[in-house]
Amino acid sequence: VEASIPEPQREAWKKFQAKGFTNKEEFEREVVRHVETTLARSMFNCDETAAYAAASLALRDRLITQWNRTQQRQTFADGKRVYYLSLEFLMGRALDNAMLNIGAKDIAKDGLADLGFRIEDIISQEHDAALGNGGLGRLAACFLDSMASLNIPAWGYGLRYRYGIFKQEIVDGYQVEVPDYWLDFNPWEFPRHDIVVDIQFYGNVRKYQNEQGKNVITWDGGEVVQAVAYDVPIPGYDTVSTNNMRLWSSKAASGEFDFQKFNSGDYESSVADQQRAETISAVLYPNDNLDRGKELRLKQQYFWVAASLYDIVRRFKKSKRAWVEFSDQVAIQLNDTHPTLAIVELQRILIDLEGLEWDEAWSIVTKTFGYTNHTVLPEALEKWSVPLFQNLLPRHLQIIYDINLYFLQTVERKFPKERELLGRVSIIEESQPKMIRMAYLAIVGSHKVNGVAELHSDLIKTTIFKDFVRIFGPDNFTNVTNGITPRRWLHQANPRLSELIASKTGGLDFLKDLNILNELEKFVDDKEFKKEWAEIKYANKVRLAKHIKTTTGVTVNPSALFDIQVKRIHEYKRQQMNIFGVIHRYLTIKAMTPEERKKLAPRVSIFGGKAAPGYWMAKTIIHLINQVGSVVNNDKDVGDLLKVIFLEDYNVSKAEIIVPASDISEHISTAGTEASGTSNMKFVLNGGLIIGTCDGANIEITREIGENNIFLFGNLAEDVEDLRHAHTYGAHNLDPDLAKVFDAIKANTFGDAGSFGALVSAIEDHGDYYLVSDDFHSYIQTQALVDEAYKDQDEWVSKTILSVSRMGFFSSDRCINEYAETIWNVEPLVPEPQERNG
Ligand code: GPV
Repeated sequence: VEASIPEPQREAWKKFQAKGFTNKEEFEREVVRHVETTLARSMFNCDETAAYAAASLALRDRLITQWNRTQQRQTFADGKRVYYLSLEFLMGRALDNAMLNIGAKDIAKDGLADLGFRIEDIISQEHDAALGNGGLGRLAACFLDSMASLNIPAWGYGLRYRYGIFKQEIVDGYQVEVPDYWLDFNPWEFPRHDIVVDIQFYGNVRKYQNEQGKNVITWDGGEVVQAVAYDVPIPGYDTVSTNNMRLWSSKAASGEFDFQKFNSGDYESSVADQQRAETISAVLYPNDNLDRGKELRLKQQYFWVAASLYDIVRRFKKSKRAWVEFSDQVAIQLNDTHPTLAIVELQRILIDLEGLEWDEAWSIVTKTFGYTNHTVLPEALEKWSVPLFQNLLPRHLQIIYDINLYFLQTVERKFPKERELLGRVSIIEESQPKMIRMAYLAIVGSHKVNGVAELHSDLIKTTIFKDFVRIFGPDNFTNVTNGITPRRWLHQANPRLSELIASKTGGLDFLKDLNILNELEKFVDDKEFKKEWAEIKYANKVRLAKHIKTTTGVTVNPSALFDIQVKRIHEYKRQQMNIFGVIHRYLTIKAMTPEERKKLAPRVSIFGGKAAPGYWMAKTIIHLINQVGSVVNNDKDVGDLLKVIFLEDYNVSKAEIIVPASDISEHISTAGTEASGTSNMKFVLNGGLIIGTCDGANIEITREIGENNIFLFGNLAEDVEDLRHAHTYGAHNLDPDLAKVFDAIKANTFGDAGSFGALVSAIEDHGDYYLVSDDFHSYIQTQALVDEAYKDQDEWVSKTILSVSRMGFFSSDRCINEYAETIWNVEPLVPEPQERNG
């Protein structure tokens, strides 16, 4: 239906166009109006929650205007758009970011003060939008910020989970999961009840000839669920461009809540139907770097992908272009293999619904998609059982078989003598049951495959995907090293440091061009500057110390070296090695004389991160950290020399407090296992040094900042395989320092040794897959170098300034520009000058 207002009446619309606020008084007026009318409260009944709500609503009015105009401008320009498909968007809080990006923070700050509130208190009322597990989801959030800031027409597509990642509580040293119901009040989303897509599951496929004698394939029967769109505006920094993130929510199709059943008394089954539909978008799967092959997860994937593609194709069809132009208008990026079904769904739409020939359709499909791989860990590579898949998506299975058939035929033509090659690269694994290898399907259906850091991109080309490099040629495989948004991870998280940098580099331009940080290099020996720099770090440590005090009750000394490891708990990330190192330090302190102790640098070892609820070993690591903490923190011999802290419920908003407060952070994965890591970038950008292995982006960070400014240790990726083969531990050839740590654990120093048996025997008896013993000596020695270096504060501060000045490369703006140029072939759409602000 054509719903636009006729020309003669448009004058009236323009006259009353929503404007939002442009100054402090107008902002206050809008806040009061929202308190009184939207929230139906008054100044006698306005707490910080209400003030947060009203301030957000006022802000959002401004945002919506920009957002509508951006969408109109993009539609009118009729150029190429990027669609970033991600099952996770770990957004964190929106208010502070919205104020910053639209340039209204000062107004809001003063306005809120006039109304009786401190802006920090209001910002902290907001519940994190935690629709992700860890790095992969946070990367998607940084990418949205950068795409909007760079004026790239782009939409994020995801799922509107009712429950995000669980909240973590620590009870008696154990992780307890609490559901994260976050949608009670969310001013940042706009339900689009008019944008509803029917999504089909199960059912049957029929093949017949129509009257023209053409083969027609239909897929019908089965279950239908509705996808309802919820839109979230994504403002760019210092631009009016405001992109869209569309999240789909599932609900029963009309008629699914069956009133006939209901009225005839069978309301239980009618309610059950409705609940089954709503279950699809109910909860985020809490696994990081792990695939569990659950049917509901596959349902989530298809539900989200089918709704998104329907939307994208509908938008394309409005332009009345020929299908061959599809990939000139549309670039779809697959964030890992989770959305790989989009490849199959687009092929299905083109051949079954639009009547294109297979080859023509397939050529459009492969030009449209790009696939980003985020791991080489075998347990994380997605596979779907053929019987399960067949039942849920029968037509899609046929198409996958056809894709595989054509693919294998070309392989056979190209490498006629290599019979085993076909089995190795087949999209279908001939196991019992047969499995669909999603990464292979993603490669075959995309024009570019990329890894997320140089080492990782090299590894995928030489290990898990090496056959495909031979088949498709090396040009299909590329690297785009990850990045982080400096808006959230420098300016918002560390306002004082940002202010200092601005005062020396001529304003906030570095937030748009992070290479400007280079200009700091000339201050590495500037006494006054270094003093301010060090004071800011200290203040950030005081802020974290307060958080530690209120959340754990433990007092820590802000002058001590803060050593931080915050990330998902995983054996490959080796938090166990960190805590074993802490135990080693504790034993060393205990064996020292009081004189020797005086020479030691005091240290606070800080951990944080969630364990997947079903990952027992990760939960054991959390338990050990807490047990070590309760012993060490109460030992009078130790005092301030060592404190061990586990921070509950690590998330984006807590990271904004934690990251600026590190002296050292740990990025100590077994070489070759961490694809990139992104918190390593955040910590260095905030003036912390890092201790790490030669893994992921650590390698490129070293190249940028210089090897004198990083503490690298441990075996190299190229040696890992041989080392694993050589493992025959047991008491005799275990690293001797690690052996002492195990002895202490076994002597019940940290409570019942039985609780930690599995952690110890994974190393002693089960092959030490993650090379903890091999790297332990090097780790301990390097930690000693950290202690030494920290004693020379002057030199330390210079190292941190130099490092920050060289971090420009790790902006997600650089990263998005690389995607835009080398994978998406998309141009920015810069707003006209008169459109900017106001
Ligand atoms: I696969 N990553 C993640 O957070 N969850 C996952 O399920 C998978 C990958 C991470 C990698 O582990 C990090 O090394 C990487 O920095 C991040 O994805 C973003 O690329």
